[in-house]
Amino acid sequence: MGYRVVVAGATGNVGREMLNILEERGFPVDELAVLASRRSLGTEVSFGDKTLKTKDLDTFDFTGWDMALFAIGSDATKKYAPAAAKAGCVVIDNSSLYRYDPDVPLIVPEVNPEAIEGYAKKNIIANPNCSTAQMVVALKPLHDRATIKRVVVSTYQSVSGAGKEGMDELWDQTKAVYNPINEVPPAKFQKQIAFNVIPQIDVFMEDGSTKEEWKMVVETKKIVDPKIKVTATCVRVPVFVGHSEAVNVEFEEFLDEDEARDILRESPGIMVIDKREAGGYVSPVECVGDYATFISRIRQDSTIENGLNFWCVSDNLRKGAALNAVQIAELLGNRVLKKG
Ligand code: 11C
Repeated sequence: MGYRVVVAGATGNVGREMLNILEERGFPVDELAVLASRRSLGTEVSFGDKTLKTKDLDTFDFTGWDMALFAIGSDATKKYAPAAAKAGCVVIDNSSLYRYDPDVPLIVPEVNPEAIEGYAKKNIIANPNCSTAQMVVALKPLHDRATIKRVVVSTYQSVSGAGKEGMDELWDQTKAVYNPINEVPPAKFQKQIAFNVIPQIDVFMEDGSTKEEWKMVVETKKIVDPKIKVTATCVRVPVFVGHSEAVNVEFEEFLDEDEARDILRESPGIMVIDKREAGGYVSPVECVGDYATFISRIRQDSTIENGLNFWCVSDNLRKGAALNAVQIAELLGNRVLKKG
């Protein structure tokens, strides 16, 4: 026996990846409903060799459905998640709406699977921001060994983090550079993204950081350890898929780079590619379609007492969103609902 599963936002970048990953991982689905807003109603999506027609999120009755993977953004989540949860369907939400709610677990299954026990307070589980998810997969095993005091992270985030419109803007602006008659002014992004980098993701906070940077701080504390200090600079780069991060970590205890490499090699969800030669590391185009968080460039930071640097790359639509949501669904199934 399997589960009755809903995917809400099934026509978007993340929703489509959720369907791909449910199928790829053989998630025990008895029945699947794919939902979309009225605007995309009737759009067909693929699930394995089947083609499914989207139904209206606005009129859907969640009663009798086991779990719903939401990829519809905060505003729509606010409108639809409470009713779904009240109807007994556990919502696994990819938006930021519930992430900071103390009654909602925020889960990266490789890091804090035990947090699943708290799901029943609201029948809602939150999926973290993409840039946080890949970083905490790498931080957790290092923290367990040498206790992290502080993290300094700079991100290089792909345009797919801003949805299909972000990808279209990069594509159209890139073409326009060679054909200036068709100039494409910035719309989704604050400045030209083609052949450029933009040190702003999301809105500015009062202290001069951006909301994306704030999310990395707050989410890392909630998922790994509230004592860890994090400072982040988040940058949009002209890459379609795959977020990269340069991470600097300061530990309580000394951690040798070789031991760190061994620890990361043995840790779930991580693939270490670290050859210390030209091209012996992973770049974002190489991680697309993969499940792993790739770690390269592991090296001591000798400018502080117990410091380590590494480079971290992952598919933001997968580990950063859809894969993590499906892993949460698996955790919910295996530890709580126990039907599969
Ligand atoms: C980006 N990280 O790359 C964002 C997208 O809180 O789920 C995901 C935003 C979020 O633009």
